[in-house]
Amino acid sequence: MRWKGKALPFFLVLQLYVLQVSANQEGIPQSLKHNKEWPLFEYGEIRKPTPTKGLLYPRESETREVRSLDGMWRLVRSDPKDPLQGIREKWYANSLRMSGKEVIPMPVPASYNDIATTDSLRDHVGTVWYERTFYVPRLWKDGVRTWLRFGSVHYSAIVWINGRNATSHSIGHLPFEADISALLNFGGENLVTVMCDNRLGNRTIPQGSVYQASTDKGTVPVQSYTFDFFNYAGIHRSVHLYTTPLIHISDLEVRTLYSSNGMGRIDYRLWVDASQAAEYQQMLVTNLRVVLRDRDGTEVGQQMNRLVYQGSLLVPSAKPWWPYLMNSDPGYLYSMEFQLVVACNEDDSGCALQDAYRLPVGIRTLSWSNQSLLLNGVPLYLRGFGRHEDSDIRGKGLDNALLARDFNLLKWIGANAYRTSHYPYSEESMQFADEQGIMIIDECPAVNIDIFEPQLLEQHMSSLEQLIHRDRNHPSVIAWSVANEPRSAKPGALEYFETLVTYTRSIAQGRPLTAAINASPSTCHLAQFLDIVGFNRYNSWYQNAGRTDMIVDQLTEEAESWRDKFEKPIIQFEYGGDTMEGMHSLPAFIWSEEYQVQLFSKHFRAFDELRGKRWFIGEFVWNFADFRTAQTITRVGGNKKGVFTRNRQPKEVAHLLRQRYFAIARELDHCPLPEDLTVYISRHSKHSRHNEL
Ligand code: GCB
Repeated sequence: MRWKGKALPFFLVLQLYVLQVSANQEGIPQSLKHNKEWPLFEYGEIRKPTPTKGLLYPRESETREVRSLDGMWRLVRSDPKDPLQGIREKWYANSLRMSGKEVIPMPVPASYNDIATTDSLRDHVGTVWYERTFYVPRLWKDGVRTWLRFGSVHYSAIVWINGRNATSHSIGHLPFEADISALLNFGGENLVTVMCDNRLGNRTIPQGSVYQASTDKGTVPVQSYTFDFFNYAGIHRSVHLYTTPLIHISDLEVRTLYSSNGMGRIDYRLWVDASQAAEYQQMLVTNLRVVLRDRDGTEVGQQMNRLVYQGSLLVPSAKPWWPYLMNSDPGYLYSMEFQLVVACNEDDSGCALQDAYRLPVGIRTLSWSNQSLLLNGVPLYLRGFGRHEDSDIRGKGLDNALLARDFNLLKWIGANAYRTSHYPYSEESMQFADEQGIMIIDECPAVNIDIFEPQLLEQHMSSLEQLIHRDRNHPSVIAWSVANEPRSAKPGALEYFETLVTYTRSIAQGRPLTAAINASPSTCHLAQFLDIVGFNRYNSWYQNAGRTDMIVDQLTEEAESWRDKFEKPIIQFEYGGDTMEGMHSLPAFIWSEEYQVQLFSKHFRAFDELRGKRWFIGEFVWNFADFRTAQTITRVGGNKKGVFTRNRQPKEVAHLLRQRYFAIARELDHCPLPEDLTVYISRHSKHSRHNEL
């Protein structure tokens, strides 16, 4: 949800009040509190989200400058019992040093939780404040607009520039921005202040609740949530300052098709913002020149449009975008240059370049049926992971070193896809996935949602709208996931999801809809509305722990019943078992590396039976790497279901999984095998565990 300038203070206070009330009372109106049943709502009057505008990823060009505001900021923690103190006392009006609170250096991007040495900051509930100063050149005063853009702040944020409100946003993991030209000191120092609130209530996505706990030092607010990852908070992604000309490209949309005769087609649409330009400038004829360049920079297509901001470009002998291991040249991207050209005279003479923006574009066709998901006409078999943005010290903070390492591991292991469980991942990671040919199931932050009601639905729709708007131009995105493990067997889920999915389909930008479900085929109210049914099941872990002889039949039967009931393509989105690195046991015992190997191997057998049926289109391990969770007695330092440790080193099972993923790639797409996939054992023995190899 976005608010504009002046109305903010009132809405801000209201928002904080609502959050506090919902946190304290779990959002349940008093009159209903003692009812056993949560009422069933009708969603006919539901307010659809206002479509997001702008937010193009900041890219430099001959008409745009981009500056990073990443680095060391200062942070102040509010008293958890008084999260609004900073608003009342206007901490944003001066440096936070004047707040009387301890000021600590805080890196951006990073979660703030694991940076200091105290549990009070790690487990903080409520608001924290960030600030830093920056300079803006005098040259930016006239003829350009200056924008401040946050890649994400979790969960909600309010931003001030030089003590004046600039913008606000809620729902973590999604970008937001504001034109701050009117608030800046050009040619001088500026102060940016951000209040970040990590509280989750019954109407936030995801949900949580804040309750008052009695401690030895009195009552304190404590955040609880049912989802299984640590509620890291802070300025998680990069902060950019960037400029645009007064008449500029504010938004872009592309859709592509690739046909078997080698013809590529790019349909594009562009939005122009001239609202801050003088009237006479607005009346100038604005032309659009589109230039397509291949990876070597050679021009392969061009078009000139007069006053029309949409069109189609045909690309004969196009190089299509292919996923990793499906082709020897995966992740092929063109660069599409959009140039706004203002003709200074009526006869179009004296043209001047007004704005230029370059978008990487992958040309591919995505389609699906009730049996398969196809890319460029070829049915996909997805093999990959559920993941988390998580690492020690940084928490959920963007880290390019980690990003590069993770993609190297994905490629080393032969994966071709992952799900952004359980929230949108960084824009930088989406760009990387495009370049490397890794397919993405793009999930919104609705994890474990429960207590279905209209205001939650509005937030949920907004999270999907913002996600789809952000990621629609990425060739790597092959589906939208509308939720992970919602309580979809509850009666209230039916109308809720019907409304949610109908809305999402109307904005889905040529992608199928899916979800990761843990209800059963007979009880789930969500699966019927989806295009692809995904289920999470922990055979021989949460059920029948220790019994790896109870996987193959149960799993194949379950997949078949999802198929029989819904007649859609089926994916297993999660399976696995916690494994302590370095713990060994012969025979295998739960939590040992041997047990993880055995559990996976039994799943592989079931998957191979299912693969023969064609409608089974993917297997996703839970999880790529170990990750931090809240403190509970079932987690040793976090969730240990990773194939890699939290430090991104392989557990024993990684080698087994690597053999399987490459074996499938070879079988389906004849990819060459890496030389180090097998090791020499003896002249007479097979070098691998897989017959295919
Ligand atoms: C699930 C959840 C995931 C958990 C996982 C587990 O079903 O989707 O968030 O981490 O189980 O390990 O319990």
